[in-house]
Amino acid sequence: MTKLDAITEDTEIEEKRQQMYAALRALDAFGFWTIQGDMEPREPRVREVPHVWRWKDFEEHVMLAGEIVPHELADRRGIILHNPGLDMTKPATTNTQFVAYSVYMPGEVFHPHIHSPAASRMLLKSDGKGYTTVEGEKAYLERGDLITTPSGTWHDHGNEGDVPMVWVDMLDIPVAMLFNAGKFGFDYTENGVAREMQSPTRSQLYSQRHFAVGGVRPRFAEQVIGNDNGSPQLHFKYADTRRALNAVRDEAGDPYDGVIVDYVNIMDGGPIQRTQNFSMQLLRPGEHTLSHRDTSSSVYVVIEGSGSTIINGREYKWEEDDIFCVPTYMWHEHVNASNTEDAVIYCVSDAPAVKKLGLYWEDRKDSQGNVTTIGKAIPA
Ligand code: GTQ
Ligand code: FE2
Repeated sequence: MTKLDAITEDTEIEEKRQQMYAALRALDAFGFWTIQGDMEPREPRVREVPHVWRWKDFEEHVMLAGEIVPHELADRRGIILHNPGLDMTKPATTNTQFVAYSVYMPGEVFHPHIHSPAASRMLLKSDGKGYTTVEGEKAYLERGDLITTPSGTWHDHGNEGDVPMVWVDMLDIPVAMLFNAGKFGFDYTENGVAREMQSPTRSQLYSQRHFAVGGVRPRFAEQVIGNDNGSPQLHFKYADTRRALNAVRDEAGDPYDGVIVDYVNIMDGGPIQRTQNFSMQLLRPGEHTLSHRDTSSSVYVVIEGSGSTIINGREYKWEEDDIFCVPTYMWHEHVNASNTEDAVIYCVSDAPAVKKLGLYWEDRKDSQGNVTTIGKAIPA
C-alpha cells in the first residue's frame, strides 16, 4: 500500500475532505491540488493541429461567396479558416490568429471600420485596382503585397478593377479576446459627417516613397500611425520583398528557415505589429531545412512554388495560394519539392507577443538530430 492509498483509505477523513471540496465549490473555489495535473503539463499542451487549407478546395466557394453574399449580408467577406483541433467555442485558425480568404468584387465598396485587434492582408489575386485604405493611405495591391492594419486604425476596402480581388486576412483577434479587449467601431465620420469611405490623406505610394528604401528615412515622414501600435510603413510591395530575398539568395541562409527576411518597423527595427511577426522566406530549388520548434505558432501562405512542411514527423504538402499552420511547439522543417523552381512562403507568427510575455524558447535539431534549447527553458 502506498502512502497515498493509506491517506485516501481512511474513510472518515476522506469523507470530510469530500465535504470540504463540496463546500469550497459552493463558495466558488477549489483546492489547487484537485486539478493540479491538468494545470501543470510537463510540455506545452496544444489543442490546435497542423493543417493545410488548399486553395484548390476553396476557390469555387470564395468566388461563389462574391456572387451570392452581398455587402448587406457580410460587412467583410471573409471565409475564416477554422483549425480542426478547435470547436466553435474557439472559432480561430490557431490559438492566436484568425485567418481568412476574403473576396471583393469589381465595383464594390466596403465601409470604414476600426478595431483593437491588429490585422493584415496578403494579396493573392487582383488586376492591380483592388485597394484598402488604412488610416488615409489608399493602397492598390498586387500579388504578394502586404498591408497592415495596426490596432486602432480606420480601414475600408474596395475594388475598382475588373476581376475579383482575393486576399488573406490575418488578425490577432484571439489575443484581443483573451484579454477581453476586443472593440470594434463602425461609425466613420469626416468633420462630423458620416462617410462611406475614407478620403485619402496620404499621397499615393506614401509607404514606398518614405520607407521602402532601407538604411535611410526621410526626417519629415509621419512616424505615428493611428494609436501608434505598429510600423508607420503600412504597405510592403512584393517586388521589394522579392528583391531583398534575391539579394541574399547566395548566402548560406538560416539553417531552419532558408533565405528568410523579416518585415521590420523602420523606427526601431522590431516587428511591424505588436503581436505579430511577418516574414517571407525563399526555399531554393531542392532546399530542405533543418527542424526546430518554439513556443510561438505560425500561419503560412504559399506565394510561389510547391513543397511540403514536415510537422512533428508528418508531411503536409502545399501549393501556391494554400494556407497552412504550424501550431505552438511543433517540430517543423520546410522542403522545396522542385529542383529547378524557387518556392516562397509568407509567414505570420505570434512570436512578438510570446516574447514580450516571457514565454518564448526554441529547440533546434542539428543535422545529427542533437537538440539545443535557445532562450529561457524550464528544466524537465
Ligand atoms: O477586412 O477588416 O476577416 O475586420 C475579420 C475582421 C477581416 C477586415 C476579417 C476584419 C476584417
Ligand atoms: Fe477590420
